[in-house]
Amino acid sequence: MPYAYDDENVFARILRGEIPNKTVLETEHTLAFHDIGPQAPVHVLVIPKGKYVNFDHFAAEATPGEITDFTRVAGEVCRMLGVQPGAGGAGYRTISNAGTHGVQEVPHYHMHILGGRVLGRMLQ
Ligand code: IU
Repeated sequence: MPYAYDDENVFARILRGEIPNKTVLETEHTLAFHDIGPQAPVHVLVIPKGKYVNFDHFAAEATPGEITDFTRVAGEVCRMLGVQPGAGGAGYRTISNAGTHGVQEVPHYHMHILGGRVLGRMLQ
């Protein structure tokens, strides 16, 4: 099984309501919440509610509805938190770590949205 999902990972527990989170936006298929260890003034994690381990799992197996919803939530979060460039905000960075080389800590697909300061040139 290339995409074995661990039901006890921390984001699965957040989605089940077993661990609290600071929600920014929630929709049918997607949850966005503030990272518990923010690396920038704005640091939000966007996660699908479906059981996807990482980006390529999500890209391969999520429904078009899930993918659209996820993308729209990520864009809306940028607008809600005022980081979208060209409309009052000064920009942001999205990151999705995967696997060992990507140094992925939590094995439930998530997109980081970082903003609120100059992030430097490193992808980190
Ligand atoms: P990574 O891409 O898997 O390395 O990032 C995991 C993120 O999840 C990291 O930024 C943590 O601060 C964050 N996080 C969290 O928001 N809440 C938690 O309970 C745990 C990790 I554990």
